[in-house]
Amino acid sequence: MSRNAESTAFRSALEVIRAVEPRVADAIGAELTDQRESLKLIASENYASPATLLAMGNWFSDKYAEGTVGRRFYAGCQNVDTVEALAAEHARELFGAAHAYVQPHSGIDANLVAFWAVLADRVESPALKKAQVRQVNDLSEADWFALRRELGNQRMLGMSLDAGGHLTHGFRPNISGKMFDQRSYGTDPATGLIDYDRVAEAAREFKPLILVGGYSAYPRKVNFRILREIADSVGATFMVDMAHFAGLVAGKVFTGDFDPVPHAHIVTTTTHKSLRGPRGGMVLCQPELADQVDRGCPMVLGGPLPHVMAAKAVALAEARRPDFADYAQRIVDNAQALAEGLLSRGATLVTGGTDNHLVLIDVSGYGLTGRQAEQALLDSGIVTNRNSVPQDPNGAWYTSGIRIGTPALTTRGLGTAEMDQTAELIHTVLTQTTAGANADGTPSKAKYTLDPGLADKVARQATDLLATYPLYPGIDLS
Ligand code: DSN
Repeated sequence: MSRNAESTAFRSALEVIRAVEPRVADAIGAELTDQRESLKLIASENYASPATLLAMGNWFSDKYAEGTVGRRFYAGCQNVDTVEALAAEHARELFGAAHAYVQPHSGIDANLVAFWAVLADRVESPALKKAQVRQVNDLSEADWFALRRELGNQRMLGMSLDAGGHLTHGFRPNISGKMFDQRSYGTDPATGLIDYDRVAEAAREFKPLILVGGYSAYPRKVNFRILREIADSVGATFMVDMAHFAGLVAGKVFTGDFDPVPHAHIVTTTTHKSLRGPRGGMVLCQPELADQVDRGCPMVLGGPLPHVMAAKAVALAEARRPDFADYAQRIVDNAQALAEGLLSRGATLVTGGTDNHLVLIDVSGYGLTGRQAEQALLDSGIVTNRNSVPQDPNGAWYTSGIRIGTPALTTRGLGTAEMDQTAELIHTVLTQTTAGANADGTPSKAKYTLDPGLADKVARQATDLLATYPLYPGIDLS
């Protein structure tokens, strides 16, 4: 692949866009500049390849294709069939899954597809059976009432948001916390680690229909074999949301007990985090759930996005190459180097370190809230996001944590030496930031003071650190 081809492709695309709405072309160009110049440490973000990005910008976007491969509600879907089948094949091969459904538009969509598939598979409901065999018109009002009653109060046990779980795992403000009778498991207050005995106890007491494993801010491996045993012991379906660490599973860093695919009945993921694909979701499942999963559209999804499925096929093909395993291992090496760099400078980390792609700093040790720390770091060219820590006294808005992750910088090529330098920059900013006060003198959870000269100096150091590792070196828009 010549670098010239990438530059030509993106330059030409911008020229075409500029002729219609120059401000959009400018914003796209500005986004590339911003991403090139900032130290991106958001654990859920990455940089998709030029091939993945280009696969999304075309006429596949214009096609409706509700249904599944070879069985569509629209005519003329032969090319969509090709890319959807390819994406599913790559996903099955990459993860060793029996079945893959690549239509979900996002992680929450993938989770809704999975929840529905489990409900439809597990809940004994004569009314639902009728509805499933397309006798919907034969259902009486009493049938519909029974169906809502039977499906609407099922139990889900997932990891709590402040322990690192995701909002779709039963958090009350999310639909998952409203459609299920929900309970959550946390982490051991002393270690920050999942206490599997406590999870087993909660499962025995609560008897969930679905036990959910997976996280968005837990910096450790999870033993999915043990969670499956717990699910089996109470007759629960075991679902894993691997959105954050799918790249580490694909790259065979997480194997055996730590690979969810052989242990879970159903696995969901996004495709754009450590997996480094386009924005989107995906469901992998065991054969008995495949039919229900394939009803995701029209059950909870609109028409699939064929341009995104094309990009999923490209990204999954990339993840099947041998160098992806090397990339996945470097993500973890970098996260551990970042954790060590922060610890050696006196930071407090939830669980004391990491064995995945993310590190959770408890910034209360610096006298700051997550909101203050996030903004001070942003002023200094370091892009992170605030996140709750377990039993967080500051709640989900202000928080006491900063979540940082290494998938993006690892894609850029930064290694463990640069992670130590990154730790130094983060530590410098956090030690030099002071919490502010409200007009009435009470402590503010948002205001802070940081010398702008110091912020600029750190931002320049961040840019210098990145200069050796250009982002999209093959793309020159000038
Ligand atoms: N928003 C994603 C994250 O940052 O973890 C998960 O949905």
